[in-house]
Amino acid sequence: MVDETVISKAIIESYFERLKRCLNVDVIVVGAGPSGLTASYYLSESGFNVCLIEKRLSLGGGIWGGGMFFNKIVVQSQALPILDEFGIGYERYDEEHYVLDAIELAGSLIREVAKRVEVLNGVCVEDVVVRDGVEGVVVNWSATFMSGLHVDPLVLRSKVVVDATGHDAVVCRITAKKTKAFEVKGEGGMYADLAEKLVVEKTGEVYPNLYATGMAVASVYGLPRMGPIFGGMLLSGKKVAELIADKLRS
Ligand code: 48F
Repeated sequence: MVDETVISKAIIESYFERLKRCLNVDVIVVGAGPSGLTASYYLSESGFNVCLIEKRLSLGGGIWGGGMFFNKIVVQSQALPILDEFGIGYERYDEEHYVLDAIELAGSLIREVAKRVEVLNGVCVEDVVVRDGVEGVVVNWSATFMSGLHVDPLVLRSKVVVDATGHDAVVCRITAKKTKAFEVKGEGGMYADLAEKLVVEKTGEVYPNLYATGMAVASVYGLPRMGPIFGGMLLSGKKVAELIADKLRS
């Protein structure tokens, strides 16, 4: 016979063990869109403890809606090895453009990440811990913000924080404001070809121990936007994981 209090106890105990494991990790990734999911996957595959924080209930960020709710997206040929690694199907449109299903991309990234990474969804990053560099994040339930209740947050510590919050570049904006050490320029207009190249090129450390990936990179450096082509997001997520792995191993 199932017992309601046992169900509650199992959930509470299991979740609190997860939360305790998230108190001190190698890497905190903020934002579970395509870049944050890809970064979390490759960091975990390299043997690092990763906590992925997402303010919404569902992971996937901007993947689900494809382009204007048409749930298909496009990637360029350089990103195909990443799709192959996740076993995601795609069709060749021409020699440079490949089209795939947004739902399959989101579902496959989420499935592989959820198996490897501690995910806290419904949790919002509202501040950073800054000493010599960024050393963690300040979090609260997303529902607390939505309700407007005055409840103090908690702190999760890490060696590195990744801003994968997309267009808003939330973690970089907060850090820029608190440290006055750099500026977040805000993204520019649409120019897909240039944006896809630059977003990968400029992916990296923005401030000591704070890295940016995906559209957060475009916002920090004032790069153009690219719309529903996602190769740059996947490649940026993989690149940031490689850069952080090099740093943490050195
Ligand atoms: O926006 P999002 O998908 O960012 P991305 O990985 O990819 C951008 C593309 O989706 C698309 C594009 C390029 O093709 O133009 O827009 O750079 O995912 C960002 C995630 O961060 C979450 C947000 O809910 C979303 O799922 N997020 C934002 N602010 C916070 C946050 C926060 N303060 N705390 C936790 N999560």
